[in-house]
Amino acid sequence: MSELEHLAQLMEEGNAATVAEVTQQLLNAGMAPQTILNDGLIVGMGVVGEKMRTGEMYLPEVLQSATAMHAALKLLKPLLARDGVKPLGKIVMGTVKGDVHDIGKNLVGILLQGAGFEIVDLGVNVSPAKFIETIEQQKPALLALSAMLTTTMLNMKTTIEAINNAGLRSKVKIIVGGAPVSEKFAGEIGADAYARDAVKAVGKVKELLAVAA
Ligand code: B1M
Repeated sequence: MSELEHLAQLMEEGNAATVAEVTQQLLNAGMAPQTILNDGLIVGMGVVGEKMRTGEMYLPEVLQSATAMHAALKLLKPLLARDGVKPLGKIVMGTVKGDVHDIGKNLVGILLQGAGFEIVDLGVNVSPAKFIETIEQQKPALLALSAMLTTTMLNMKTTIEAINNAGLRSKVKIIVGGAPVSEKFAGEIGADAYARDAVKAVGKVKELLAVAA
């Protein structure tokens, strides 16, 4: 079994301390953070998702895997994100109302920060009113909405409608993403862009804000 297969298996077992320890060992051995993320941690989380779907894993175990992912991301974050550079633009982000999934959103935030954007992360279960209040206060160039449930993706629509009704839609670009979201859905709800993953999100945001790639 390769080191990355081992890390993916540890993600399934959900022992945060061990996942963090092995992540650190791989970093010390010179492995690229993107490789550890994509070929170890995310692969492991994919298996967890499949086992959750088939009923082989239950919520408390999935939560342990999520905690392990957070522990590893904490180690990777400083390597994926750069601090101290002049920001390219301000981005407000959050997981929409009713949804507590934050790992994907956090990754999008880390990579956007790494690309030079300033991130205001509102966390999870964010109501349309909270997004509106923050847009008014922070005046971001872009709003990034995440949803992981087929039920909560509908709250992206509600959020965009509320922003429209508040007269703020023309002031902010909007990108949406998350496992159940599609390009078609993004168009239907009036978002400016959709991205399938965090790397693509950075490209799309740069396009929307006309920042050189
Ligand atoms: Co949940 N969950 N979960 N869960 N969970 C899913 C999403 C599910 C697909 C699992 C399954 O059944 N196979 C399923 C959704 C089914 C559906 O709606 N179609 C599901 C369910 C049903 C639920 C509950 C309803 C279970 C229950 O209570 N019975 C419940 C809902 C809670 C709620 O939100 N109200 C629930 C709860 C949980 C936990 C709390 C236990 C935990 C979340 C912990 C946390 O996030 N802090 C959890 C987890 C961990 C998962 C899975 C296993 C993993 C999600 C994850 O972190 N993936 C997930 C199964 C799966 O996705 N395979 C599942 C890793 C992450 C890197 O990927 O989040 O997809 P992802 O992010 C990607 C892209 O989607 C994209 O880029 C990211 C990285 O490249 N992306 C964006 C995300 N946001 C973006 C925004 C963008 C652009 C791209 O622009 C703004």
